[in-house]
Amino acid sequence: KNIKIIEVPSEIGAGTRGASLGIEAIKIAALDFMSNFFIHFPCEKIPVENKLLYEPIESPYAKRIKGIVSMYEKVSKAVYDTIKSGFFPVVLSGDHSISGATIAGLKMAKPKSKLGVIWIDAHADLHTPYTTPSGNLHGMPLAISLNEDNEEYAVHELDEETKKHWNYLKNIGKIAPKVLPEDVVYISLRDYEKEEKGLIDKYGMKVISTKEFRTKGAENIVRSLTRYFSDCTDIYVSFDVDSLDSSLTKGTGTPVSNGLREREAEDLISKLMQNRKVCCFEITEVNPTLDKENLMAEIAFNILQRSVNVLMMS
Ligand code: DIR
Ligand code: MN
Ligand code: MN
Ligand code: MN
Repeated sequence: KNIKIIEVPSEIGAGTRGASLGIEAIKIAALDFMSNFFIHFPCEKIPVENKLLYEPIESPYAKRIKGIVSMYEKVSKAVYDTIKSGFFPVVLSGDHSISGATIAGLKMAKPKSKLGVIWIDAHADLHTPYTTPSGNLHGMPLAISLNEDNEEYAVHELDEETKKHWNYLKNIGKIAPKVLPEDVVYISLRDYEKEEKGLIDKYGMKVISTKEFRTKGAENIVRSLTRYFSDCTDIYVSFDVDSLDSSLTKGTGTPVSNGLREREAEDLISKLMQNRKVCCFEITEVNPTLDKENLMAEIAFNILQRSVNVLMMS
């Protein structure tokens, strides 16, 4: 495969400052390992709206959603163009809100595809502006892709402006939903709110816990995922680094215990990359301002490098 790297140093969807520096930190990790990985691939850097961080919040239940809308337009177009020109997009993003735009781009490029999503994350990212405890869009990208409001659990009343932007995000590319709940698989999910659990239970979404992963092993898990996604035409793999255990993840905004070990994530993801249906890979939420010795970015780089090596051979 021909790889193209799409960099999206946006952090307006996160609650903690610094994730926009994650991509540069991963590049520094590469240099510290004396790797020239980053000069091998064409790379596109998307202009972002981080200047909004200096402005007052207009919509408390969907913070900086105006900036998210403009980011979604640019990122979805870049992913669309990348696929259309025959490249495999590897997305390096600041915060996880960006994944909704990546999914939009994939779906716009292949509107007839049945897209499977492997969400490696401590979190479910299934909140909506109606249910969010934080107002941060990085907790909402899967709800956007599923075209979900979760009205059943609604606790917030939205103003018209926020509603308009939220509906636009869900419908971007004029395809909604872009993914079906049965086509999402969570790995290492362990920190979610009842509103998210409500959706997971209502739709019977598949969750593979850290414990199940560890018991069965990467090989067996990947084999069962291949079977699970047999009716999907394409698979997107989204790797939120907070899926790793909190002993490794000082350098991310929301560390959670009982996560994956470095080697487990690396084995899992590099094996997933052998699946021909995998059409895009994203790494997100590295925040070097919280870290010590750039460890999070080094781990992210190791996983990136091994995964891309596998992709280049297939
Ligand atoms: C939390 C944090 N569930 C929220 N989400 C994160 O703000 O809605 N997702 N960190 O990966
Ligand atoms: Mn996430
Ligand atoms: Mn997370
Ligand atoms: Mn199915």
